[in-house]
Amino acid sequence: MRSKSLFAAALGGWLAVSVLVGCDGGSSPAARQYPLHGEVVEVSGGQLKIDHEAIPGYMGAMQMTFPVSQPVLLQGLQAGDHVHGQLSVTGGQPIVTELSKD
Ligand SMILES: [Cu+2]
Repeated sequence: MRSKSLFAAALGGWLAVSVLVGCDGGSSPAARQYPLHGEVVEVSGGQLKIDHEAIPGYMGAMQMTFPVSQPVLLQGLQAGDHVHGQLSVTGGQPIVTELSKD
């Protein structure tokens, strides 16, 4: 009966791995959260162009444009403002969900 329990253990391990992989590549992946720091380059069209610092685990420092979850986040911001906030990435699509001046 030793081989039978070994098989059960192997099957259990395989199931556990399948579930983990499934979580990572499903059709509705969980949003990943990253801290965002940088300097506003431009605010236009409801989007934020920012010269951001490196985002560990996501991307290096660069200048780029992000959409924001609510237009109110951009209120009162102008080029040159130093800001920090939160970036939520779902299925490779980033969106700024929190933003305030430093
Ligand atoms: Cu970037």
